[in-house]
Amino acid sequence: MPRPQKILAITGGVGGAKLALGLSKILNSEQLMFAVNVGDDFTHLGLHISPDIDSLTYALAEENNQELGWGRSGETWQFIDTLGSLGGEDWFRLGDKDMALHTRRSQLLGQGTSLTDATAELTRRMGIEHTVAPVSDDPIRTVVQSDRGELAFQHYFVRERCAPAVSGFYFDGMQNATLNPVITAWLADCDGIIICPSNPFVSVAPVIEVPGFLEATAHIPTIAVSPIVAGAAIKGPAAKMMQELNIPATAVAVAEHYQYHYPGLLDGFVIDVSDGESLDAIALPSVAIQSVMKSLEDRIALAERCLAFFEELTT
Ligand code: FO1
Repeated sequence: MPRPQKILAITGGVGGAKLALGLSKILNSEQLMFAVNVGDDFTHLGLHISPDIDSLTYALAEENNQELGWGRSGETWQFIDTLGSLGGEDWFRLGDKDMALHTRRSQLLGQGTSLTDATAELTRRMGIEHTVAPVSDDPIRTVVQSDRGELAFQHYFVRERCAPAVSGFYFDGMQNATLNPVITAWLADCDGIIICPSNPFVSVAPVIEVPGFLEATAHIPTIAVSPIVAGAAIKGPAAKMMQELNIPATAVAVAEHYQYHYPGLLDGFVIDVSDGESLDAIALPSVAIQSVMKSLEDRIALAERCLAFFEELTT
């Protein structure tokens, strides 16, 4: 199979955004677009927060906060600390610079601008050339089913620090959501899809389960990068979730999850070198490469290797 010329990269939060940055250094805005999860979005303090769009935006602008692992670099916390001192909700740590982004996005949405157009405006202002496309402009909200009942995603993730044991997930609004027309148009001549190393349950699922997505991408070669390396998630609760769902927390199980729930979706699977002995256990063309991204060079190298992997696929 030839190296693809036009890629759609599916990303969730911080882990996926690392590979996204690497891809953005190799492919220009006519060769690469991002389809981003909006299941983590919520309205908080009257503002529309889009955590995964924010994580990708800050990563692409190279303004992501490396110490925290989320949010914007060079952040200050006057607003949220003052709010807390006044008895307001401060469990969701909104930095001062970050607040400006949410305020501006919320203002644009309030004026009738779509999330797609608001994101285009904000990313352009931050010097990002690539299109960051919410998978849908319609509300899709991830609900976590847990031993503490049903929780909105940020309540599970941030407020409860992923402590509840999960038993399942659903995506409120999914059935009525329309795939972003910007993505539909891109897919018309897109010849490669990369699922970045994001959580398969709460980052990738709410993208690929948008009605029409799997049908529109069925003919497009698709590879996924495992977010599980050596039995642990690089970032976030994916491994913990797998254990609670009685799935082994392994890269092999991630591949099997995709194959079982979305038959025909994947044409290839990327695991880390440290899981190399598992290659034979994966019933897909697979490759074991250095996928833990610490530096910018690591991000670019993984992006290059993913693109080269398409050339090794025969289907
Ligand atoms: N993650 C945290 O762990 N704690 C926070 O207080 C927090 C605040 C926050 C504010 C804005 C934003 O866009 C993201 C924020 N995140 C925070 C990260 C985010 O909620 C998660 O990383 C994603 O939802 C998971 O993909």
